[in-house]
Amino acid sequence: MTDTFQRMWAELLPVGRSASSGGYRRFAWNSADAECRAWFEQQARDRGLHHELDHNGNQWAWLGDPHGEGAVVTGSHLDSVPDGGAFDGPLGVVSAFAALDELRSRGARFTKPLAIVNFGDEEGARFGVACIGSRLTAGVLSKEQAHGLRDADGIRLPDAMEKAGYDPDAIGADRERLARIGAFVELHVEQGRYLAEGQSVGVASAIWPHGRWRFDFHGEANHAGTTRIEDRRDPMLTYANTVLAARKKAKLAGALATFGKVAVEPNGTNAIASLVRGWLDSRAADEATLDEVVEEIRRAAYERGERDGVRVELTRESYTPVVDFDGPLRDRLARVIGRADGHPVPVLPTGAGHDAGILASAIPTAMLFVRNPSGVSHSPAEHAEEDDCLAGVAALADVLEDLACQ
Ligand code: HGY
Ligand code: MN
Ligand code: MN
Ligand code: MN
Repeated sequence: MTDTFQRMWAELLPVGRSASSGGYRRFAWNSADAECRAWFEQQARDRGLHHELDHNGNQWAWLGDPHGEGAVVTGSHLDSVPDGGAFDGPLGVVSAFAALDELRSRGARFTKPLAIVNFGDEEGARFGVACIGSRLTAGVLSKEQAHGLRDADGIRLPDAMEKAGYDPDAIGADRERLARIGAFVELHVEQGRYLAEGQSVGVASAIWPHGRWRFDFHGEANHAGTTRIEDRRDPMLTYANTVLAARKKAKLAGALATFGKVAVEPNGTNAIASLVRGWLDSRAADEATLDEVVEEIRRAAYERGERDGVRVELTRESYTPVVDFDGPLRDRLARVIGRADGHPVPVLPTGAGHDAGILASAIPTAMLFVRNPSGVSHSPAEHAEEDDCLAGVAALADVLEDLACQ
């Protein structure tokens, strides 16, 4: 197990890695994404698995009949956030192939079809909506909505897909595929420190509700050197106060609010901006708190805009309701993993969104987390120790054996 894990990891590690930051730039349909996809297909072929590309741009590596009932599916994503870490996504895909290798070395007899999946565009780094591949498959993102998405250079999602050789008119819900799936288990590096003090592997209890909102602050372009302060309608001022308000409101409510992305027009040092666009990522343990925090941030932005003579517009770009993994599949995972190493498996929530969170509305779904000592993620500093990764592979192999083998 160790050597196949190490080999795959060494192959994937350099793909799409920035020499300057050490972070990854694997964005939907770019060259690094294509390289990752080619790597995935090679892993499938090396193992005699049937490689399938579905009409939403997700990759599937099948052992057994792809049209068989009750398939057991595992995997994650290979794309990254800008300058993201090496583990977020790839750990779930590499571990899936390594777990299959482990089961084959045990002589496991599969009684159900098994698939390893790479979901396309999970991070939404390029087109702004997360989990596009799994959302399209689950039917929670329509073809029309997807066709309306553009990247920062104005390139439309369908044009990017077409350029990469995919048919953008074929995208859409894939309910027959989902109806044939008996269980989906996603292994993922933990993006937090719940496991840091304890064990290598935990089981997900829930995914916090979360969403993305775009604030447009419309001001008035003018000369930075000749416009009196009292004559300005500076959207940067309203934006800055909204960022401060977001931090304050979230802290008070025990929620999370982040303005991590901003666009300024005309973006000149000696020009007062005409427009500032700020993207808010907000999350909370429950939907009522999340809705309340976002409403308070909206109100603070509008009130400040009144003072500054800046018109504020708010657009909700995506929203994922709370995902509760409670149920027989999670209990089964906890039993199988707990049995293997003799003590109860930690069960933990996460504020990070996942393809598993999207699919949970359609099929039995569960998640395994692997310890991340610092908890840091969406950063080149993201890390997991090899021992913990291998413990994750062993746990995943035990779970797949329990679900898909005699
Ligand atoms: O944003 C998230 O939570 C996930 O990493 N896509
Ligand atoms: Mn991520
Ligand atoms: Mn991820
Ligand atoms: Mn994910």
